[in-house]
Amino acid sequence: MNTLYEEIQIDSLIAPTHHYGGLAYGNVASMSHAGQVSHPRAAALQGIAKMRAVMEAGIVQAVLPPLLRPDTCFLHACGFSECPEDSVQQAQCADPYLLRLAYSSASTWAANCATVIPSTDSSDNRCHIIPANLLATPHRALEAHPRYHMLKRCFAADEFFCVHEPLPTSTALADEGAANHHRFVDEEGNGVHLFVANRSAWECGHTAFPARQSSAAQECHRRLSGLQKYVQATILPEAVEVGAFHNDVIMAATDTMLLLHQSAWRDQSSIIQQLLTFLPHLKVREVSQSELPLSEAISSYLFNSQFLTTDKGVLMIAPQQCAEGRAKTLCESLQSSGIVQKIIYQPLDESMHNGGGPACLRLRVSLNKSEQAAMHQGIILTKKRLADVEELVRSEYREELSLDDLGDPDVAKKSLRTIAALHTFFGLEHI
Ligand code: SUG
Repeated sequence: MNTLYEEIQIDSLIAPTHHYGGLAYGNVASMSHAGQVSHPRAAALQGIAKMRAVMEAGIVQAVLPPLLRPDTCFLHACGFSECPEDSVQQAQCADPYLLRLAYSSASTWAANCATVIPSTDSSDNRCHIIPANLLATPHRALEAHPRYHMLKRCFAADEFFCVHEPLPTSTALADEGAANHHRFVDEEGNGVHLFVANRSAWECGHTAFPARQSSAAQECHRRLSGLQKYVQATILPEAVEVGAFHNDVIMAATDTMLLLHQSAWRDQSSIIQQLLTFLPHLKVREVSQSELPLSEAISSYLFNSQFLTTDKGVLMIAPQQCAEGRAKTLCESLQSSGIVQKIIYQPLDESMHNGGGPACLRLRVSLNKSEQAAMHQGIILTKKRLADVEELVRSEYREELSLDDLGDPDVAKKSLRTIAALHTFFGLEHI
């Protein structure tokens, strides 16, 4: 058994520009909270509290700073002034939708930032990181290149890491990163990868809501990393229709356990059989429609809980929304059947109102000790560093942010200054 690999959690700090722009069509929470006043300070503090819970469970936690927002290069390329303060005012008058895109803080959902193939599973024994192009939504497509540069800085040592450019800008290759990818581990410690798409390269799905992940993009991930052991699945269109815009809102897993809704995938039983062929000891728990209807799976976000393997067993960090009704009964059944050892119900309302639960907020990266030592140490959290970040959030983040505020030059200036200070804090200046 290869015990030398450890899965670290990389969250992205929730940004001072966190707002409810209603930008993600097909993401029910984002659509229903559009236009409401957000609370950036509370949002970031909720994310920090989750990171602290992960660290207290003895897990290595790292954090990426937010991307620079508002995206003034984007606004300038749209024909607005080069001066950030002027450009936000101009965009507010001319096209407030473009302004909301420029202010998007969606990069906070780190599960979407990349697909990671650990060195033990790749053909050249390097850890492959493929940043997602996020082409399916106009606000998230703006994240791909700055995130690529940030990941390249964090994983710069070529002998250990290969950070690819995001896949080419073609909707045939629309890619949403690790939200649609999971790595199981077999008895020998080798990875068996599950990729879940909801469209092919040429067919955009037949759903009212957009199908965001192309299977062709996932074939590219496999070619780029030389990955051999994998299973490919497809989300059922019915699930997309009720708001399953990513696989990680209808399925969760650990190295050796799979929890999924009964109506998650096409040919679900045959996909499970394929997984069991590679992983005879995989524990599979299918959740029936009567236990938790799909619509409640989406509103509670139970499947977006963060499952962490600790020395004491599996820790489930569930959204607070799971602490009542059928979701709570299901959580308790996971605990009484021994699948989960401990449950923490974590309040993450601000992120949840944009469709981001505990698992959306983190990217999992399996690294051996040498790789961990070779990555950029400035993003790895200690208690002290997390307390310092918390202090900065308390002093610099606004309590409230409305869509009207986005056109205020002072808001733009302050957001850019605070995010630049965070980049400096984490040793990632000038990205
Ligand atoms: O891409 N929300 C994100 C939520 C991402 C969830 N991630 C995972 N499931 N892994 C999205 O839909 C909302 C932004 C807004 O409406 O302003 C948003 O982008």
